[in-house]
Amino acid sequence: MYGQAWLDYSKPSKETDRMISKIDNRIQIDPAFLKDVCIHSAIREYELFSGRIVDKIVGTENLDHKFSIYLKQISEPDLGGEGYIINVTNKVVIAAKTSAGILYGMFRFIEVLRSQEIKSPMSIESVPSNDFRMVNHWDNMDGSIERGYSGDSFFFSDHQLIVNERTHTYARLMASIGINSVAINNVNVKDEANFLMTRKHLKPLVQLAQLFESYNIKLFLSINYAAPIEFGELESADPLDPSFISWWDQQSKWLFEHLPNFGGYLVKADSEGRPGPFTYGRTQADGANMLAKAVGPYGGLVVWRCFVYNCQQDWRDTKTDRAKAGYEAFMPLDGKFMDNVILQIKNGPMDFQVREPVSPLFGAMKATNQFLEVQAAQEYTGQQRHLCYLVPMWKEILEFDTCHDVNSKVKDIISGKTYKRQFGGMVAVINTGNNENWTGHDLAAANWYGFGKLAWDTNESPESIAQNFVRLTYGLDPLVEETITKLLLTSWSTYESYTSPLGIGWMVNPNHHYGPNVDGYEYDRWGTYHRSTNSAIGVDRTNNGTNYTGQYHETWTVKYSDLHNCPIELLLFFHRVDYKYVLPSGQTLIQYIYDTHFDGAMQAESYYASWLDLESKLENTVYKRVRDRFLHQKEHARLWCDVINSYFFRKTGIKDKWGRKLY
Ligand code: GCV
Repeated sequence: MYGQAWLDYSKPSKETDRMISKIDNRIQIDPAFLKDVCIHSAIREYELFSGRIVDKIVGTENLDHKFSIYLKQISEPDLGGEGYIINVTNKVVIAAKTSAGILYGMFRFIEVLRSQEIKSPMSIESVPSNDFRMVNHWDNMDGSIERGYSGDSFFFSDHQLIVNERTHTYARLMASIGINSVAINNVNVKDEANFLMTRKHLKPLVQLAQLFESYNIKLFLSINYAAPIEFGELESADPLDPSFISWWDQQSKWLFEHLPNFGGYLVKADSEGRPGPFTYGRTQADGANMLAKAVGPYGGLVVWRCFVYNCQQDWRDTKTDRAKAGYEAFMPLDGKFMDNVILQIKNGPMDFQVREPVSPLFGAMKATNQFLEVQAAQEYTGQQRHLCYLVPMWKEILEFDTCHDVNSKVKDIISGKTYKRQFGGMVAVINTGNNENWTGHDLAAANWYGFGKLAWDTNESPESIAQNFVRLTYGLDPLVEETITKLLLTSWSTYESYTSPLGIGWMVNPNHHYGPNVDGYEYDRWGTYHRSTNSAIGVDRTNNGTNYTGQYHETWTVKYSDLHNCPIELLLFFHRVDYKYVLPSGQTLIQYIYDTHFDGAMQAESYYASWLDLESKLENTVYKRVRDRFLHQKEHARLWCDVINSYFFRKTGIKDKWGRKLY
């Protein structure tokens, strides 16, 4: 079994029901759309929502019946290919240039109806901020999911690709939030996944691509850069080697000829053991461009990840700074990538910690297409057992002004606006699996929903996204809306406060990354050190230290380098600080650590209590499932608090000012 998440139409409110009954049972379709698959998905969606089979009437003459729906083609240039206008008067006109726009408009119309926000007259115009709104699945073909916290994969089982009813619901859910590109397999392409792009899996792949097409979703595949070596067909993966080039040319030709609606490749190269051009003394641009040339003739894209760093660092080496690696590898290549290459850059320079500065590549690269990659899968943010609504974090990143130009906030860089780039957008490592509720923690679906909504409209607020999510998923009861919205909106800062302090990150158990372990990564090879002694903690990343701060625009270099001016939440990311250092709040650093951890744990405790108030208002299974997660969070937050605080108490011998128990 699986649920419908925010598309559960089974219990409409009385008011929504009344509205539906007022709407004419005929939908008028502009003949221009008739051959488009998305138009049928739009109508089908309305049928699912209204519970009625509608009559389809083709024509451009307006029906003048009671409250009818008209799907109309218009050619307003400002709407682009995917934007829409909804006009409600004595009829509903959903207008767009393409059937994809109509599909998005229909989902929005249904959303407005379900939220009881419909008025007459009313006009809504919406154009996506980003052309690409993509998710990456880290699903393996054996059915497991790397960093998956919601059960196994629904795409793969037993080394086979599956397309079934659940995949259909998945496509609807994705389209309803505007996602238009999906990479279905893990970027760590190993074993059977090497063969996913071959004849062996073509049949279900075609089926999936067609299903996706009817929801305006392009299918992407993660590929192994050195696939021909894996297949035993070549011995070299040198991007300048003619045999290697021709192998990828042939492979790409075959794929594009056989797979409709194929978007292109997603590539993790020279990263965490994955092969890449570095082995042959070539650059990342050499590798990416080789593939770009192969897919170029078919309009294909290469999404090339920038998560490139040395994962074999000696912890005794204090000169090397992992945070600098991405910029060092890619910045010198700005302008050298082909136009159909898009660099996919993680939001921060490390790896999806609860708090990191924004990657210095954004804004600095002026002649390269860029995607912002965030992680909805909560690898380091509570693994969908703790509540951590990440939309406020993503919003903060989008609003970060890189200062490299006028209008050079991250949102404008990645949309392509600032530097007039052809391709750009946002990508989330997605948090879904085959659990009944899709995301393990029911409320983690807010990150899935929220990612799509924010990628569509980077100006929408995390508050309004949260409210809409709650209304659509849990109905319109004011207490439910108020309680869950508040839980969502405070959850990121709560999680941050009882886990790792002030941007330091990584105080987790190695490998699985769950639960506190302050020194878990301290003497390991991953380049993620806090270097805590009994007097100080943190890494000096100013020009007295690793000089990571030098990778930013001067405005930020100056700010981050100044201990007294550095944003407090990033203090320990940029500086090595004495525990007795007095923060602007008047607290010493050590007292700040104690206070935030105690407060955070209390906050988590209060989440459990707030949830209990909703017992009578929610469906019982959901209520209990979430209640159990909050119970775990409350206990686990206490563990985090005690482990972190005791660690620093033992290290420093400094007591808590308020006399709370330290171990
Ligand atoms: C898919 C982190 C994760 C890995 C992941 C990697 C990546 O290191 O722990 O599981 O691999 O990021 O983004 O490629």
